[in-house]
Amino acid sequence: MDSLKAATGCKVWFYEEVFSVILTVDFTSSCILTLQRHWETCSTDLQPPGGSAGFDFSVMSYNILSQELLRDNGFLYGHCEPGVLRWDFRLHNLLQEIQQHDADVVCLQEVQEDHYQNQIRPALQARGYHCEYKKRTGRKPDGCAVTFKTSRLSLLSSNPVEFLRPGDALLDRDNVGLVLLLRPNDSVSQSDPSSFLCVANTHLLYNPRRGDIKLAQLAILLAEIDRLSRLPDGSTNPVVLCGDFNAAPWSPLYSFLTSGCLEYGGLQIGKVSGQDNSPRGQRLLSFPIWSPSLGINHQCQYENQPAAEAPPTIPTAVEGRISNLTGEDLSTPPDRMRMEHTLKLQSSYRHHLLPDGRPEISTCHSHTALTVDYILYSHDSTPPSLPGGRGLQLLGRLSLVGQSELEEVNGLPNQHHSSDHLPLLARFRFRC
Ligand code: KL2
Repeated sequence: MDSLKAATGCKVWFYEEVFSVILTVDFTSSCILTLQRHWETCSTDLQPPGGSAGFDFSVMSYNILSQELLRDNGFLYGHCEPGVLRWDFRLHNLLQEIQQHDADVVCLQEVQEDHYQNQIRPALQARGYHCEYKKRTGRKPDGCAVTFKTSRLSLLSSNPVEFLRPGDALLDRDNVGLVLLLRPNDSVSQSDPSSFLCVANTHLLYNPRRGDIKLAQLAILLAEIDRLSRLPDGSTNPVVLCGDFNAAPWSPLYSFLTSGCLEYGGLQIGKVSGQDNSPRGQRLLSFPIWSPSLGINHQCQYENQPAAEAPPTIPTAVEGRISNLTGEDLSTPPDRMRMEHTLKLQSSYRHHLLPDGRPEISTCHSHTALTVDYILYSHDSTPPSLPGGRGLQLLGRLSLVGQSELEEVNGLPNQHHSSDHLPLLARFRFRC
């Protein structure tokens, strides 16, 4: 992203004393263009099949860049005019962007607690949203919020998830998730108590070298989603899993999410997330990745819960062992070094642009430009003509852009886009 500064020939200066005037009066005078994003239709089956009900709803996922993290990692934002980094300026744009897209469900990451309490929650409540929040543990200032329009959905339960496990050497970080069960406010869902949506939001560990921690955090979140979305007959209600996963679309972590399986024998911990070219000498993932004392099996389900298919097994012989590049763990058969989940997730985005196949970018600052944000959903594999499907149908999404389009607007954040991430938006049909 070195070309960011050179990419825009014009400069906009924000003097402290006139800033409030610029803020309120002069949004449009900038020479920085807005990004062109359009709504892409993903399904032509727009009519619910004969007589069966469908609940259409939209979801936004947006990492809004907490002001404290912006300040602490100032080296990432050297390409920005100082005025666009001010919180009051960014807040105005962020709220405007949320309002403009008008999603039924909004999942936010990096929401600073004081900003949530004093500004973001009141603003969203005034626009008809119910707001739930989970702050990161420890002294971290930010957390995840899930908000939804009360005119469209009702809260059944809100379930905060902490990944920190005191005494566990692997799960020693402050990242969190938040899982809501929501009932559509339509007559069919109201009359069927087993019909609800599970909406989860998370921001996984950033550290590109610690894929082992990221996978263990994900296992906890998936176990919680599985527990909350599962019905007494063993089937699951639809899941929308949003978040900043700090992992690229070509990474093993992404592949695990969307395929339901990761064979991790021989995989270096620094290669799990595909965030960068990690240094040499990385440890390999050891078996098992997380301690059995967590109570979560290799299918990412709680041990005391009936498994969907084959009975789960977590062999105990080689707990906690660490292998390295020169010493493969010979005591663990490679076919046991596997983690799975049964949620049948797929991504709302393709992760490359048509027609040229360039990567879509969801986050961009002076050190990086890649996709790490996703809206995943449990897809409905039942043909629309058949009854019984409980998955979601992707109706459309707001297009993303590539790196060159972001360079043309001086990267992120800029005068119009006030986070170092872009919001993702998807529209679904719930055949309930
Ligand atoms: O990539 V992020 O930004 O998903 O937008 O998630 C983390 C990073 C966030 C929370 O930890 O802070 C950012 N280099 C770059 N970004 C960093 C760093 C770093 N060293 N540390 C934290 N973040």
